[in-house]
Parts: sequence; structure tokens; C-alpha cells
Amino acid sequence: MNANSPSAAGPAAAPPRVLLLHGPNLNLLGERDRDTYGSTTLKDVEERTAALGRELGAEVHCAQSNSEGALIDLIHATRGSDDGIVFNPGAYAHYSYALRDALEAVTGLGIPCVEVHISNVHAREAFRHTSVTAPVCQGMVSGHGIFGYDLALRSVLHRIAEWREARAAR
Ligand code: CA2
Repeated sequence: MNANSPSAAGPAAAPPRVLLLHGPNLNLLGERDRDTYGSTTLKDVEERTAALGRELGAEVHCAQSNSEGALIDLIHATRGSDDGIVFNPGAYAHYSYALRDALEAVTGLGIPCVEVHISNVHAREAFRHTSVTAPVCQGMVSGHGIFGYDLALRSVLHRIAEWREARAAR
């Protein structure tokens, strides 16, 4: 069932709106370190994820910041404006309790978030094996390259549709 179908969420259900958010250094994607992160640029990732969103009947808008505070503000701003988040927190995933708290605040309001890592963090240095943000997310995708964003978007849209259906049935 499509997330926008009338039986899923009522005739006037708006297309799901998803924030694709990237953290520190990911603006450099495709420019350096291609062995680890591939040659696709951030702009390419944003465009192909937005295109998949359109195919699936969703609106994807994109943001990136190298600053923890700006990322927290962007996460807070999803309240009242977005239905879900696909988030690559970069290295902040491994130690930012402030980002974790921000995510918990919005996921607790029914805005699901799926965490993405392009590389397989479990196959890398020990400090990357921990994510302090993933436990407050719906789930985490790691090691699938940029295809991981497709998986994450599909999963977040599936969760949004489930929650809309549950609300409509109440
Ligand atoms: O695998 C991922 O997507 C990461 O989130 C990428 C982060 C890393 O700290 C995480 O452990 C895993 C690093 C992003 C740095 O991106 C660059 C891209 C090109 C050149 C240099 C850095």
C-alpha cells in the first residue's frame, strides 16, 4: 500500500516529508578518500535520494552541517515540518550525546529516523564500532555504500505509513 493512498491515511494525507541530513566532513564526499566512501558526491547522493523519494510519493529535502549545534537545530526544526529523517551523523555518531538527545526528542514525538553510514563501521577502527545515536533511531544501515540511503529512505517511509495507518484506525 502506498503511504499516500486514501485507505492508508485518509483522503487528504500530505506526501510524507523526509529530511536527508548529513554531518561533518560529508560535504567532501567524492572528493577524497574514494577507497572508503566511493566517488559519488554529496550533491549526487542528495539528488538520487530525492528522486527515489519522488518515485515513492515523498518529498525529500536536504541539509548538511559540520557543526554539532547546527545539526541539533536542524533536527529540532523537523518538529511540525517533517515526518521522518535519514541521517548520516558522520563521526558524531560515535560520541555525541547532544545529538542523541536531540534525536530522542523528535523520535519520541513520532518522527522516525534511520541512521546511515556509507562504510561498514564495524569493519573499521574500534572507536567507530559504537554509535551512541543509533539506539534512539529506528535502525542503522552501514556498509552498503550509497545504496544504504535507498534502504534507509524506504524503511523510514514504511514506518511513516504504518504510523499513519495506526493513527487513522484510532
Ligand atoms: O561511513 C560513513 O558514512 C561515516 O559516517 C563517515 C564518517 C566517519 O567518521 C564515520 O565513522 C562513518 C566520515 C565522513 C568523512 O567523509 C569524508 C569524505 C571524503 C573525504 C574525507 C572525508
